[in-house]
Amino acid sequence: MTAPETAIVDLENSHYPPLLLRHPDNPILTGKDWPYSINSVFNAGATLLADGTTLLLCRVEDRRGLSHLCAARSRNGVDGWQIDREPTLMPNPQQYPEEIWGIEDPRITFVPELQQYVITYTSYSRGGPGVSLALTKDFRSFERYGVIMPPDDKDSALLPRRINGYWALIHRPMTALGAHMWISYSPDLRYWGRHRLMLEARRGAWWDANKIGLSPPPIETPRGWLVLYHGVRHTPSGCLYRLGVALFDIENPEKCLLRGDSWIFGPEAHYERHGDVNDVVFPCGYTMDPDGDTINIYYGAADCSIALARASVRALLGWLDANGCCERRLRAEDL
Ligand code: BMA
Repeated sequence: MTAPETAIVDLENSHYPPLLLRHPDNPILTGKDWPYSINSVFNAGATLLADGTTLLLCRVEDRRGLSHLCAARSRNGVDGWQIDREPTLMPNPQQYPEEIWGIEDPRITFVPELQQYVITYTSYSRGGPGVSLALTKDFRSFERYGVIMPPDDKDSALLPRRINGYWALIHRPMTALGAHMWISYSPDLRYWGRHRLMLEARRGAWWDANKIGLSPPPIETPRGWLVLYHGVRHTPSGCLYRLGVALFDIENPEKCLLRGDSWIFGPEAHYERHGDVNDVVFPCGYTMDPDGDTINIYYGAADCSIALARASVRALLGWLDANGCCERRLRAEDL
C-alpha cells in the first residue's frame, strides 16, 4: 500500500499560524443591540456600499424560532452600527410558500454588470431548506426571484461575473452520498443547469467529512477563486463547525487547484463555544480593505452573535501553497 501524499506536519513548525485574527471587540453585534425584541442575531452577509459603509445583512431569529433578515450599517465595519428599526426582509409565505419557516444565512454579491447586489439565502420550506435569490440596489427594496434551487439545498453564493457567458452559483445540495459543494450555471439567474460537483466532503475521521458548504462568497484573486468553506464534524456532544480553504481556477471555477488538509479556524472563544448551538463559527460574508489584501470576515458565533476576524489573502494563498494539494489527486486516493 502506498502512503497517502498528504502533507506531514513539520514538527519544528507544528504550531499552526493564526491565519484569521479575532477582533478584540468580539462579538461585535448581539441581540442586545437590536432595536426590537429578538432571540438572536448571527450568520450575516456582508458588503461595502458605494460610499464605503459596511452593510451586514443579518440573520435574526425571533422567539418563534423563525428567521428574517435585518440590515446593519457602520462606517468602520466594527462599531457604531445603525440597525434598521424593523426587519429589512421578512419571509413572505403568501407569495413564496417556500419561506414558511423563515429565511436564513444570506450571502451578498455585488454584480457590476447589473449594478445590483444579488442576495442568495436559505428559504426554509416544509420540504426543507432551499436556495432563494433576490436583487437590490439599496437594501431597502428587493426584487425576489423566489426559490432557484429546490430543497434540500443551501450555502449558496453567486460569482460576481459571468463565466463563459453564464452566471455561476455555488450551492450545497444534500445527496444520499453526502453534502458536497456544487456549481450550476444560468443564462438569466432564473433557470439553472450544467450542474457540476465542485468540492467533495471527505470521509472517515476528517474534520470536513460528510458535510461541507460554502461560507462567504468566493474571493477573486489573481491566482483564482479563494474559497472559505465550513466542515461539520459530528461528535457525541454535538456538531463542530470549522473553516477550511481551497483555491479554484478563475475561468473554470469547478476545477480545484489547491485544498488545505487542516482547518484554519474553529470555535475557541467563549462566544463561539457557548450559545444556542455550541461550537459554531459560520461566516457568510466578507469585505475587502482598500489595501486589496485584508479581508474582514463576519461570522455567526454559536448561533447567537456576530463576530469579526481579519485575514490576509496573500497569507491564505501562501498557506495553501505550503499546505494544500491538488483536490483531484486527493479525491482518487481518499474516497
Ligand atoms: C447550519 C445552518 C446554519 C447554522 C448551523 C449551526 O446547518 O443552519 O444557519 O448556523 O447549522 O446551527
